[in-house]
Amino acid sequence: MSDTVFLREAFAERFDGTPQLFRAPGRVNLIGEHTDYNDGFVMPAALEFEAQAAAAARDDRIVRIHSLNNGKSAEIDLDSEANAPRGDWTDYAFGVAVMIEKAGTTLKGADILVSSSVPVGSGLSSSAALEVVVGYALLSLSGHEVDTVALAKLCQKAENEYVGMRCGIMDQFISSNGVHDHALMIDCRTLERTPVPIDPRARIVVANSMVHHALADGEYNKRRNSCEEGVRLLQPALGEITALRDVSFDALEENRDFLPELTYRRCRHIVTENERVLAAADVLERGDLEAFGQLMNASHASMRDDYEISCAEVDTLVEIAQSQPGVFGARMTGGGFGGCVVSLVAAEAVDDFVESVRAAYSEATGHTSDIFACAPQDGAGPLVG
Ligand code: GAF
Repeated sequence: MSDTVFLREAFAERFDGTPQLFRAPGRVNLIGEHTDYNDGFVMPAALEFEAQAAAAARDDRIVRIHSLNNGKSAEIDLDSEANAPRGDWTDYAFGVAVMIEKAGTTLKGADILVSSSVPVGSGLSSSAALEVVVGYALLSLSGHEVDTVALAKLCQKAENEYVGMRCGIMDQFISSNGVHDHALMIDCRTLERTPVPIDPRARIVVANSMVHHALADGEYNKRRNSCEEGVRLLQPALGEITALRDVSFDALEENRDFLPELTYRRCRHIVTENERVLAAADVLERGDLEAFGQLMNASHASMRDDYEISCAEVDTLVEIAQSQPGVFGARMTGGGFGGCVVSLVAAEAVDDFVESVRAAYSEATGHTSDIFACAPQDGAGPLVG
């Protein structure tokens, strides 16, 4: 059964009316980790895994949602003063509705059925996909034209202020604005984006470590604090800087004595990672896949040693991936402390790569990795078919 038939039938079992269908993808980030909230550069691509919604407008201001993933339903009244976060999955959906209204756009009530194929806790942005698909559906059903940049910003705001996770803009932005067969080089300060074609000689391969360490959210916010501390301590020497984006590697080295050792290493990851993303865009444009792979490997070392957001299982998976024939480079992707590894692999070597990595990782850790080659997709929109 096709996704659209399935969604319509599932909607009809729970709600009245004829739904419209929407989709918003998860993402893999090729390079540029934790740089987004430092006003820096990232290079993600939207994945085939996506959140889908069947949704119909209501005559009142109630938003009801049902998830096919967990079988749970919930609702809010958009006119209520008491729409506080509940500390569960509904915050991603209702947080977006609340932020859209707070920004001055009036929504209609809606019945929404969601179903997502983005694996949760794997660093592939299942939460951003849910936020974006719900935001897209609510705006469309209320008769508003969807500005995908504004939508990404509102979804990020929902996650920052309603969910309480101080994420950057990358995940919501790529889910809203992905481009088929391309990665997007995003300047997270200006939100200028440049589609980067994926060289047909290479495939993006994502391998799930199948582990997710619980400290992820607390540690994420701690990393952000270290970056902000770095900016504060460097300001007297460097003047008008507002983010680590404004700090060159040379300036960081010259002023490292102003920073505690740990803060210095956190800042060094961000400063060097920004340089790597810029270099990566450059070498990819020239078709130099080897150089791109080296930058991915260096990015992983920096995340592991300076930013300390990797973990034993992910390091093992990266080492296995990096040692395979036909691989250009491999690194952890996403927020960290588990989740997925992204590799760039020669097209003709992908099948052997997948088999060997799965077998070696299973032998080393006992976990069976889900591994798949992906083709970048367009960002959110109506689900057709
Ligand atoms: C998570 C966040 F949500 C993103 O904003 C980004 O910081 C990423 O971690 C790390 O690059 O996915």
